[in-house]
Amino acid sequence: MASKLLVDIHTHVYLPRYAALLRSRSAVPFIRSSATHDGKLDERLLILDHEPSGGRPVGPQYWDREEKLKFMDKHGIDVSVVSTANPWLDFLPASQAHTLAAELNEDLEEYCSTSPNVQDVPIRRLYGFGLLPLVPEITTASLLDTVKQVSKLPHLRGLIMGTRGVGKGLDDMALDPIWAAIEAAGLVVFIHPHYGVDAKAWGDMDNGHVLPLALGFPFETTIATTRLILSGVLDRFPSLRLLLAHSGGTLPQLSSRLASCIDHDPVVASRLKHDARYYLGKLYVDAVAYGPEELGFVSDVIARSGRYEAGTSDFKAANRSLGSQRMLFGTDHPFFPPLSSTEKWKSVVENSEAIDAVQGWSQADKDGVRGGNAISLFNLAE
Ligand code: 5CU
Repeated sequence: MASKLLVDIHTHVYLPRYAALLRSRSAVPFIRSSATHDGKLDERLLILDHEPSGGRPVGPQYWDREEKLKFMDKHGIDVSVVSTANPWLDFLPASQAHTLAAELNEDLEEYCSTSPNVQDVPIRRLYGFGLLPLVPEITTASLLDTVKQVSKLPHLRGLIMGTRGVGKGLDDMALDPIWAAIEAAGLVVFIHPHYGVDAKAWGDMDNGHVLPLALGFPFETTIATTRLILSGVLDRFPSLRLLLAHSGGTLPQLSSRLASCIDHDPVVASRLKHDARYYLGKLYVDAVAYGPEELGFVSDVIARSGRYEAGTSDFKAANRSLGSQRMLFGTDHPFFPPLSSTEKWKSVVENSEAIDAVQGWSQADKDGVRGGNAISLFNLAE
């Protein structure tokens, strides 16, 4: 039964304490509150550059646990592994970030531990990714303290982080003690974008948030993860479990080109123990790609890494089934809401239908991506 559950591992929340912080601010990131002409509260979220004037409407679906459960019920989602949405604590001074991380981790533990069980299965409906105070000037001791806190909170099974580390990115050697502690604690790291790439790349035409979200977010994840691989993090911490947002951005598509560029650069080549494509098979990715062809392709690239582990150049087709075992269903809720409140969310339906339609995935592979892989990765059976 547990192997048939639908588990959403890419689903966000702004916990009430975090939403209150956003309401207290007047610069991005913030929530702008005002009264409508008929006296109702109108709240708008401003977290990205160039938000539509006034910001995007936000409401209880961003912070209220009942709304999360209702959304799950509406879409047949049994379990969600919830994470704070971007930009996390990135904009805070170190001491405030440390205190708030500890408080929000406790809040999220409470949010999850008091959630109902899945019917007839000893698994709760909500688990979480904790937060680290990854900001410039934070001490290693503070970060280690927070890793320890999260590892002791029974319903938090991982950590979400952006791409900036403590200001110098995820290839910063100063993070080595943190990777070591996370690896030892067995926590899953969810790497998620927020900043995109230089907005000048988007030109002058007003395309709303299409380019930053569709391209900037995945490019950011691609760059951050590639830098992490090139710095040897996965050689030094081979048991570290990294989960990449949006099916790994463009890294699957570019990994052979990356490998070729490394081969032509003796300094970088000598730093790494393996061909770049090997590391793709050590990652986990969400299945938030919206199309069956993309999911099939990503699973091929992940499976292909075995060839580089074995050091063969046997180009027979990659075992797509094997690759599917590192892919996990996600929705990106509460972002991308439908225009009418009765509709099912397109972002959910499309990602779900895409899993069902991947050529070459067996029913067992699809069940794995829909939930079985998450149950194993996060060790969800209580
Ligand atoms: O629509 C958006 O702005 C976002 C965002 O900020 N974060 C995210 O995870 N998805 C969509």
